Amino acid sequence: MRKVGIVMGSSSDLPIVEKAIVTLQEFEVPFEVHVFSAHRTPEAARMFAEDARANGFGCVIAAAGMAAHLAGAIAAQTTLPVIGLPCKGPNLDGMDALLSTVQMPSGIPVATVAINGAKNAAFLAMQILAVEDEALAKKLNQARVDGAANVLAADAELSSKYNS
Ligand code: RP5
Repeated sequence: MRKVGIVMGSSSDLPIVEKAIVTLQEFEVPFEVHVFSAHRTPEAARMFAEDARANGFGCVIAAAGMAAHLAGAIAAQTTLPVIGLPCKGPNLDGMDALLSTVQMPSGIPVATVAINGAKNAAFLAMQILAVEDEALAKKLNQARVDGAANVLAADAELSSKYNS
């Protein structure tokens, strides 16, 4: 199976990114984690992106906050799917990162998830890999079945508590 690349603009993003890491671990999907900054280490980010396909990656999750250019900078150097994960920073409630990540020029897309949406970034990455991986597709389908069962159980519990 191809790997998911998880890159973040700073190690200070890790508390947010960790939910993506844990989700991929739960599904036993291989990944690599790196810190690359579009602004502080642009050359390292460029080299990673340029070689990502040859190095066995199937898609990349790129997390950054504030002037969040990492996902776009990675997308500029690879045709692998890039998932942008805007991280909430100290100001502007993460809207700065969301808009910096999502507003890409045509031809260089970044599939942007919600502010701090690390779990969905992992699910989207797995859905991309599952296009060519039937076993992973089955696991993802089972997770949806389990999720539905949880909602039905919650409904039954609240119904018995509040509804006459
Ligand atoms: C962004 O600036 C990083 O992704 C991080 O969210 C934010 C702050 O980085 P540090 O100053 O904590 O390294 O590039």
